[in-house]
Amino acid sequence: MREYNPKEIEVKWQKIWEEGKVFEVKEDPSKKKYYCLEMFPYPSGRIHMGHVRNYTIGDVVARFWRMRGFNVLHPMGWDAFGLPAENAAIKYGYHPKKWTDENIDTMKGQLKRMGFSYCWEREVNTSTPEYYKWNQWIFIKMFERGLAYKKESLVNWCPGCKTVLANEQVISGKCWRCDSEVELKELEQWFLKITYYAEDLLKDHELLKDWPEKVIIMQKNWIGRSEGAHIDFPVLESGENIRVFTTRIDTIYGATFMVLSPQHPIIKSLIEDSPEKEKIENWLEKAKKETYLSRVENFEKEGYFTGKYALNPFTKSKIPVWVANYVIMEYGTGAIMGVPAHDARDYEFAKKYNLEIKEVIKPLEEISSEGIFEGDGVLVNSGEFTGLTSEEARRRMTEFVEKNGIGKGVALYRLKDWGISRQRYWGTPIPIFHCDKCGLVPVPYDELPVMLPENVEMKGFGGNPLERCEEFVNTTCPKCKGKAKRETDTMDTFFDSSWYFLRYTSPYENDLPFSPEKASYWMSADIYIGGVEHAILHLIYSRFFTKFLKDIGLIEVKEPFPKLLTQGMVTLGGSAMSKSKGNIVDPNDMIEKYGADTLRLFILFAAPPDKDLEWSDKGIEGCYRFENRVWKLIVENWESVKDFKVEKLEGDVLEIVRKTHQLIKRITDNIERRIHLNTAISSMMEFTNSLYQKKDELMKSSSGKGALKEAFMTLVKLLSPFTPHMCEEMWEIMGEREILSVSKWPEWKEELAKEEMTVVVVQINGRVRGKIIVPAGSSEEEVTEEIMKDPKICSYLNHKKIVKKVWVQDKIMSFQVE
Ligand code: ANZ
Ligand code: ZN
Repeated sequence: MREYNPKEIEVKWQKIWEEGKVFEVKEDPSKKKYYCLEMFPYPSGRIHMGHVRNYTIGDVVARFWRMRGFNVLHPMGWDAFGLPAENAAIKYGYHPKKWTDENIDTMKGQLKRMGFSYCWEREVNTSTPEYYKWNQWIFIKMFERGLAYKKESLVNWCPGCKTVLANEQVISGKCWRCDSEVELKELEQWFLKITYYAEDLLKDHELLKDWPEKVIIMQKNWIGRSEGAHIDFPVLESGENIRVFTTRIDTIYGATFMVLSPQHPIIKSLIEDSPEKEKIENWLEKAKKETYLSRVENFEKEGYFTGKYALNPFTKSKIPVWVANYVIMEYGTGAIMGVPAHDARDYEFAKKYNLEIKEVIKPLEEISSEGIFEGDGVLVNSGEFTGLTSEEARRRMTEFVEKNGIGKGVALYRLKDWGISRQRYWGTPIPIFHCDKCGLVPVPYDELPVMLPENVEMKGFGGNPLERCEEFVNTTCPKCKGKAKRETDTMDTFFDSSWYFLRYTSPYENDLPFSPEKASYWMSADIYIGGVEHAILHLIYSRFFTKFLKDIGLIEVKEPFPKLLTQGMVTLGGSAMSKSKGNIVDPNDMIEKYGADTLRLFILFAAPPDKDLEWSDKGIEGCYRFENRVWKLIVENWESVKDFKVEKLEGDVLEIVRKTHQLIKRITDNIERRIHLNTAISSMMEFTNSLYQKKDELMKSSSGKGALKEAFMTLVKLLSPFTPHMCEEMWEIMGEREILSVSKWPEWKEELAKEEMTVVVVQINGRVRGKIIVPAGSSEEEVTEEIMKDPKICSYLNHKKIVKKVWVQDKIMSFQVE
């Protein structure tokens, strides 16, 4: 018998697939489509286990739907602009393009060695002019609609990386990448007006039925809708009003002071004749910077009395107006009413400066908590509103201010416009001219792309590399033909990844970013698989772009990815594999040792896709042994069974035929509906065991041999999305001529797949605590899942630690708990 030799087999089939263009696709309206999308990688140089996991899960899904007869789009590409290439250039004098292209070469080779079924003809590389031209095109479309604009703003500046950092890239005041202390800088920056879509981004979460709940929650918090009210407080002896934003108008009778942000424009006039004017002004200079940081860090509250009073429009009493560092200008109106009895921040401030504290909300039930009460309750000391619940009071008080023209109910979002300016070389040039006469002028469409110049000196200090490239900067204005300068900022690379999935639908399109007809055929993606670290930025930005592109008529769908699967991490020793921790297993070494099929199988078997996966040498060994068992069983016995058919359905024959049909049904369901790939594999392992057990008996009759033949052919097909090379080889040994990867997925007969039910006895610490009925042949995991749904049995397991579990197939599940 031929041994299982993955090295030889894998190279052979990869070549056949590639030469036969087996995974390339065309739009075909007569066929149903399936768009299987995975987050494309940054070309860092090597594939790591996280990639292997992400892409193996995707590959099983793609292969499955292909065999189900769907027209499957399964593309891959490169998120190829970005900082590391530029840092390599600075450090080693290597051109970013060269560095990037070489990395792509290496990684593409690695992906091919994994046997992933990509349509490589549609490969997309965001650092090519063919791609970034369309970034520029989309930018100009946004600019024309006022959705891309420039404004002066304070930015997080990393002196180490010499670049602007997003708030999320600042980790306790330090740069996420190089650990330098982050500084604040005033810079003119380009922004995309994502806030224009805030409402839609929130509302359309309801279309994302197949997203993990936690991702929706993270996005909701990020967008941060707050319902509340604007209220005007008149400043005494001035005729001016200060408008506040509050979510708790019900506490207004307890508003004993007001607080302005240090940047608030009214301060200047308020302190005009204050004896402390100079002192306050000095402090304001310092505080302006601090308030920015206060969002990240908890710090000492500090403030000054402006010397002026305002009128609380409900109590009609005179309340002092303060300025303090805990109110930020970028949120709401930059001014608040201070309610120290019911807001912890105001309380801390009031204590420090001896301001009046007045209780106006009582909890509904007596609660014995320390400190102030911040929740909803019943109003006290609140004039005609006394006795109302907070909720009712908010409604009535909002009505009151609206009727009297002193305020209005409003909703606010925490979401900010997206700053896309980067002072870096390796990114898409922003297609704008600065002309002294005409101002900001977009580059005419027929002059796109604005090419990134090749010869630019990269020094790693002194700001923006493109600024130093005079041929690039100095040019003429397309409007007035006078002298103009080009914008030298490049785009945040999140811009590139916000629409790459659309470019895959027509990567050679020349007139538009993508062909609307082709996008209409493929979109939306049927599944999107990737890391949960992209739950917020990338996924919100892609949703934003999709909405924009729909508004300008290029696509029809509102949401790009209605189904999202976020895979868990790959860990070793309990923590995520990482270079700095030195706990890495290199996929290459594993392919060398066991072959790609074994690596794929292990990574799918070791944990459900959405859970973390602990690497185990024993585990991958076990997968390799399983493959050898399947190989041996089939290759050794094929000749003796291949000419037989099932004639009589009884005894062991019936049992194996039933198991075969049940297996098809179960695996189909596991992949199609739930993506439970690990349980799919364990079912195939159990099935293989049954075949070994019954083999000698079945070999005695021709029906038995027929049953084995059917079982072998089915197993090879069902296993093929997981270990495609080995299965193709067995398929060929079985004398089949067609390529297995594009053959038809097996079907089950319902009457044969009917499950026999069995009663499993559940013991806890040796005593019978219940019985559950499950389909015969259920796995330990499935039975455990059922047990956990039984409230009576669970009552014995709650708050206990399971120290041991014994499973007797189809009969007993026994727990030992402490
Ligand atoms: C009075 C009040 C009483 C408040 C109370 C809270 C509790 P969210 O929910 O996050 O939207 N606030 C408003 N603008 C602010 C700013 N620019 N800087 C700092 N704080 C600001 O928060 C809204 C609440 O945060 C508002 O409601 C306001 O304080 C404060 F018992 O008004 B509240
Ligand atoms: Zn001009």
